[in-house]
Amino acid sequence: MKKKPLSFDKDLFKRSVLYNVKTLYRKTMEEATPQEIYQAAAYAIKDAIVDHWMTTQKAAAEQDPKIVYYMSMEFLMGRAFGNNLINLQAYKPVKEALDELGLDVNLVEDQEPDPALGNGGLGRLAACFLDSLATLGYMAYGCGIRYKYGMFRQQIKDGYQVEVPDTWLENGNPFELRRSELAKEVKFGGYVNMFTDEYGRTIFRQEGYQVVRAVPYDLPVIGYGNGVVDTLRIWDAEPIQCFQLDSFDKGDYQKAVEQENLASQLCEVLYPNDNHIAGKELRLKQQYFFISASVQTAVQRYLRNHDDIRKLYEKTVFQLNDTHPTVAVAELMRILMDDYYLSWDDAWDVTTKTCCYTNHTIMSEALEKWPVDLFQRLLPRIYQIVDEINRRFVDQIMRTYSGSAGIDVQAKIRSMAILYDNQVKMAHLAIVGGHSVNGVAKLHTEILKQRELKDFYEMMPEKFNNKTNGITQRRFLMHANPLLADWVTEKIGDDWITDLSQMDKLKDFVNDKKAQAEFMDIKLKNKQRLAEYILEHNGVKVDPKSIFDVQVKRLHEYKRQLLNILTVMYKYHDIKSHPNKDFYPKTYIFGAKAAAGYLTAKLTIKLINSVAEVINNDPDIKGKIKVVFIEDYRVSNAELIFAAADVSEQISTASKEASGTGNMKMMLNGAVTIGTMDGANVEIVNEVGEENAFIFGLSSQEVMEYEKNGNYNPMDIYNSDPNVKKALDMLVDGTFSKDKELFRPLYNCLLNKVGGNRADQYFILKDFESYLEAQKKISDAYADKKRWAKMALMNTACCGKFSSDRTIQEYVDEVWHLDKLNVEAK
Ligand code: B1N
Repeated sequence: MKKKPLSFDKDLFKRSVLYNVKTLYRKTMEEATPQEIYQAAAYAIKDAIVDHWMTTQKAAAEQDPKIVYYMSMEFLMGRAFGNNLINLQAYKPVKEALDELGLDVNLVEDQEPDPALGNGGLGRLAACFLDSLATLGYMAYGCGIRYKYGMFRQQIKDGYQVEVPDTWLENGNPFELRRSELAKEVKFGGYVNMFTDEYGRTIFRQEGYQVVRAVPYDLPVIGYGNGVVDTLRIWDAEPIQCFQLDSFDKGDYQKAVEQENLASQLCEVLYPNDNHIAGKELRLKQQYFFISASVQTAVQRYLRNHDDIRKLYEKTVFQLNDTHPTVAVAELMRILMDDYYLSWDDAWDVTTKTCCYTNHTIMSEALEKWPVDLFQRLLPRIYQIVDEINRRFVDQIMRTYSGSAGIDVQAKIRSMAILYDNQVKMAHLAIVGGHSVNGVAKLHTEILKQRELKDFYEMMPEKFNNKTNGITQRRFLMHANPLLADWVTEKIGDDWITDLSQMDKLKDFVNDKKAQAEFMDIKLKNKQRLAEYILEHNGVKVDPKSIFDVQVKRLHEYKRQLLNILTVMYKYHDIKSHPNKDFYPKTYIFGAKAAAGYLTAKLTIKLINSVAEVINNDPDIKGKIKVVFIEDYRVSNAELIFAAADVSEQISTASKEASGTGNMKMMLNGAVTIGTMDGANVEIVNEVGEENAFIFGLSSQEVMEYEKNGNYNPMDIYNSDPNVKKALDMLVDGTFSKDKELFRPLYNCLLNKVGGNRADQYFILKDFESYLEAQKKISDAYADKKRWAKMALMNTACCGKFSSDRTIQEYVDEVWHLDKLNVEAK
């Protein structure tokens, strides 16, 4: 039976907007600024949300479902306004209501800052997961940090990236609720005092510490059409009130000031590194801050209606989004033992049954390790607990392997201990302290099991499982591409909104000429929309009829934006030297932020912009190639870009990209992948068929062989392949920069060992020719309109597996075992 859509009172909404403009700003609609109108409309929508939010909380109180706490340093939510309307099934009535008030819904949406409390895929995945949890009707909390400044805004000046603070809270956030009544205290530093209390119990008490007040802000996460509203709870730090005078009197003025400083620094800014850990003290403070507050809250919530803390895990699960929240293992142990007097063994039983860990990368620079002295100084009690966890685990390794023939027990300890070489290894703590370890795509999980975490897998195979990532079709099709969303609904009904496997039914249309034409016409319209954006933001005119070839993602050497731009440079040369050669017009679209201190990445951005400048202004090219670098790539413009992509560039060095999720967003929108057999690309090709993707390059096996044997020599390729030589020489021959030395560092990285790295450590030269070949095949395929339409349509039709609804259902069935909430949708 078809579910009734949620009700939405359009007239009430209109009255509410007028009323809000008046009471918030003392203005009429005519006087209000666009930002004020956005705020007024957002508050009107929040009204509608709050009713559902209360109903959900009430249902949870009655039904007592198991709750998942998704703990993450990052939630890259993107704008809430439009997405909330979609999930409330109120987009169309609100659009009409705004129309009637003389307002354009898109312009109102554009007033919202794009909340960017995340770097890239890992943070966006957390956001997609919350959307799916609410839509599937599970009780969930996202637990994170309310950074005052999120991911920096990127400006391009003279081709260089310039970082500008992201002041997303400047005008307040109409959707959030400050919950000061739920504030918690979090303690740092000091020392641990051990004594025996009157009952003969050993008590560990942290003393001489600094304390900050953690204040939660709740954001609603709305399920699609089911009346469920989950919560993203992000914590802000505030100084403890009334402390100063008191401590001043005690001559502890210095400490009072330090405490205030700590509170004011803690949540200032998100570390802007993706797949890289800077190892800063403040980052560890951030981690413990939000974890301590979240774990305290989860335990208290459980005890509201249960009395046996030993069964916490029956109603509570913590999913640790990478190792960043891993102190949760030790913090839960601390609370269970120190506050609730559980024995070590009982506390350990509860903790391991409550915690689960997701690994998101095998990049060694992203493996989180903390110096013991820092860890101990900052978290003295937590360190004691980690030390004891480690002692017992090392014992277990010895018991397991001593006496086994041919096994080097010391080597096992070296590779698995939590404390080793004066470091705290967070991944090891997460694996030992939980009952589930998962990778984010099949290939990635296999690499973890066979290589990175091999010893752990051999010792505890039952913990390991795969959960291939997914994305929410509500944001990335319904909201991002309304034309295609409506078309799909017209063809197969709207069940795909909550069951993406329905897309399979589109296969009936892949050979249908009319459907093909409609599909490609929608793509063209989306390309026109993006072309307008590009004209407005870059001042470059691009041809919507050209192939839109898109690489948008964080800038990282392993993602190989450099490989892409080198082939563009090569083709530029090719066209210039063969002006009459047939070449299908192509627009290369890049978007990428580089971590602020990552010089090679920043220089690559400059290179892309320099190449764009030369090519776009060279009359000899006759517009056959255009290169565009989209400034400040973020969730809001990503939605425009995905909808307009013909070709999806997923060209990481095989084995390096754990999963990727942009690949799925573009597939959903009918882009064809050109990629390596890496991450989730492998599964994409498996779904869509090899004939509907363009695969090239070394396999992960081959890459790992070269890495092991150290027998890759890019100089041989440079010397023997004239195409490669030409492309590389153009880096240093002045074609793209008056200063011939400007791009020399990139050239050097490709040909020489630099700073301990192998020459061309990401195998760009090795994959160059097969990449060129794959591109040639793309141009040929695109020139055949029918063939391309079929391929593009097949990609949309085969994307069913890649919904985050599927991923979340797998977590629920295999790891979390949550109960569905029963909420009456009104
Ligand atoms: O997580 C995504 C994957 O789809 C990507 O392949 C993967 O690269 C990404 C430290 C990270 N892994 N590790 C990070 C982010 C911030 C940070 O401080 C590491 N991001 C990924 C979702 O699974």
